[in-house]
Amino acid sequence: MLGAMAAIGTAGVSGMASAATPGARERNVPPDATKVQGVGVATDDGGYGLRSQFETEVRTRYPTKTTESSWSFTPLQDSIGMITPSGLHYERHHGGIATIDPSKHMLYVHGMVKQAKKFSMADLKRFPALSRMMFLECSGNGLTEWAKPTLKTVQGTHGLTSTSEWVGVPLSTILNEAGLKPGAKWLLAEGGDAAVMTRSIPIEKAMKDCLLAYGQNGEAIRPEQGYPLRLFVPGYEGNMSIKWLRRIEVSDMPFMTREETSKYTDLMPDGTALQFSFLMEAKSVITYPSGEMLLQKPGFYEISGLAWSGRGAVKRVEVSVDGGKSWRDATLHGPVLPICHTRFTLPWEWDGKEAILQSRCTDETGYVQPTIKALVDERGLSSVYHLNGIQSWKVAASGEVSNVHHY
Ligand SMILES: Nc1nc2c(c(=O)[nH]1)N[C@H]1C(S)=C(S)[C@@H](COP(=O)(O)O)O[C@H]1N2
Ligand SMILES: [Mo]
Repeated sequence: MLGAMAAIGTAGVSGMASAATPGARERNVPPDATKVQGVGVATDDGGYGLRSQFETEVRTRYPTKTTESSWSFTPLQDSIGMITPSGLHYERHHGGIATIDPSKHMLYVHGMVKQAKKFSMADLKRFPALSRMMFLECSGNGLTEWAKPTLKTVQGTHGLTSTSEWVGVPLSTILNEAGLKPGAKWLLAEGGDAAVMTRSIPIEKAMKDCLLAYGQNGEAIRPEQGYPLRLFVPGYEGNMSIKWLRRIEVSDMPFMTREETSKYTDLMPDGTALQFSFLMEAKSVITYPSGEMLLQKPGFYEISGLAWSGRGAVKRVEVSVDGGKSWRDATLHGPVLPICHTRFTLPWEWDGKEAILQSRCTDETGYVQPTIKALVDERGLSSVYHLNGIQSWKVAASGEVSNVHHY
């Protein structure tokens, strides 16, 4: 083996190609290592690393009226595996990104508690910590897609969800420290940003699995994600996971803040509105191939995508390449974790004819992801949040992939 390599090395790469018969075997020999071009010697190791200069995907910002209120979408079309790099985690800010010195930051816990308390970041880090990989999703994810296909890429249609490893103290630990008074049913979580974001959280959920998170993917939470402290409410609409968390007030009633009255409620066809629609229901999307991509030629492709559910683990993902006429079970790539993005794949032989690609998620509770039409039939077109319908990508005979509605 070594001898053969050395022989090829002395013959030289260009010499080889012309002298030998140009069979597949010769064409696939690696180039002479000593003659490979473009291998620079980087000596700037150490410090805080960056990804390769050849990797260029970034979050994109959706146009908004003010600079303080913004949406920035995760480039899901380029995602690999289940984790979102922290630098590509989607962002939703109502009052810009707060700058908070962790050495001065305090979390106040008061209201219907036996003893009002305040905790510094150092205090919080002394409590036993918990780590969980979980997705977060803005209930506005897909907002533009109710009536007709609007945004062209999966980054636009589904990019307001990301998965990180979150580390922090269970909220129940801190509530037990302060001691809940009898009759305590809700709490208010308040952010330290210019928007002073506030949401009411039911006490049962707070005691069940909410996290006071300070860690994300092996380091401190990024400023965009709420540095130094955020509330994480697993499986519920992203809005409730208050960033830059500074205050928790316990009460016997919900607080009826702006974010649960004027915003984040779902107007129904009969003029009433659903309030406290917390749960992010099962959803999935094919990330490859997806909108704006081009399949160069017919042949083998591995369809790949992400599925998730706020109710628990993904149980099954089915994929259709004929617009929902027939479905095949995709392979789920483990670990399949509750309330976490799950990667799925399915091998596909494209015959070069027009095809409609769809994916459908079933979670461990048996809930099946509906069609967009079923959601519109039930909720009308006035509700903007919680669109978890089946996404369709059309592959044209030319190989061009585009966003379509298809039932
Ligand atoms: N303090 C504060 N918390 C907040 C927000 C905010 O603007 N301010 N936005 C909320 C919304 S609408 C969502 S979807 C998530 C987004 O979290 P991310 O920016 O870390 O993705 O944070 C929520 N928590
Ligand atoms: Mo959101």
